[in-house]
Amino acid sequence: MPVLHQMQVSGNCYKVRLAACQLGVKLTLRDYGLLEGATRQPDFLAKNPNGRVPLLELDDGRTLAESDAILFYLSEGTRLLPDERWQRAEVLQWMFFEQYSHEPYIAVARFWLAFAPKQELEKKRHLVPEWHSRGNAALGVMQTHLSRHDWFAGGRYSIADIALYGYTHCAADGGFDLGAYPAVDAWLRRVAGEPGHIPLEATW
Ligand SMILES: N[C@@H](CCC(=O)N[C@@H](CS)C(=O)NCC(=O)O)C(=O)O
Repeated sequence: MPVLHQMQVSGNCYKVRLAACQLGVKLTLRDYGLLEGATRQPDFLAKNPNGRVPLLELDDGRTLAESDAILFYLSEGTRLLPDERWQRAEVLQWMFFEQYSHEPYIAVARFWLAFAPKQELEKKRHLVPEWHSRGNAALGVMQTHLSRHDWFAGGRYSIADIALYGYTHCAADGGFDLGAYPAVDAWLRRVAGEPGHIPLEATW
């Protein structure tokens, strides 16, 4: 069975668990602590030189890093990834948006404000306003799109929604007020209502 190297509280790892659960893909979970630098040890670096989870390890030893690449791999040929050319490109558009304009601010604010040791946070405190400003800009882009569409790509629920759900649904942990984004809030409820949905805390 493929192994998902992961951290339970990570939104990036949650994306993969959520998609796997909804697709009925069985994975063995191998957990790493958030703060101990476990993914920076030689054993793990041999699997992913970038020292980060999630990492999918197949039975034949191949490894795949980057949450959205793993989502793409798991969902090929399933209802979570359209097969039409334009719609697939829309999926990628939103996943690249998530990685460049959303996750670096919303996930990072959540990590430092909700999980990092307080003395470490103090060294980063001056960055918080920029994380909030850029994260709110990303939420504004989502709000604009979701004011006119139910889903991000292809007119239906897909891995683009899963990629953006990962850190949007827990953005309050990083000091973001989702009440300012009613269309995003409504979309969060639609995503949570999809068949097979699991919360971030769920183990399996
Ligand atoms: N772009 C990557 C980001 C992965 C990432 O930042 N992983 C964090 C957990 S969310 C991690 O492994 N942190 C441990 C470390 O950097 O040492 C993805 O989407 O998978």
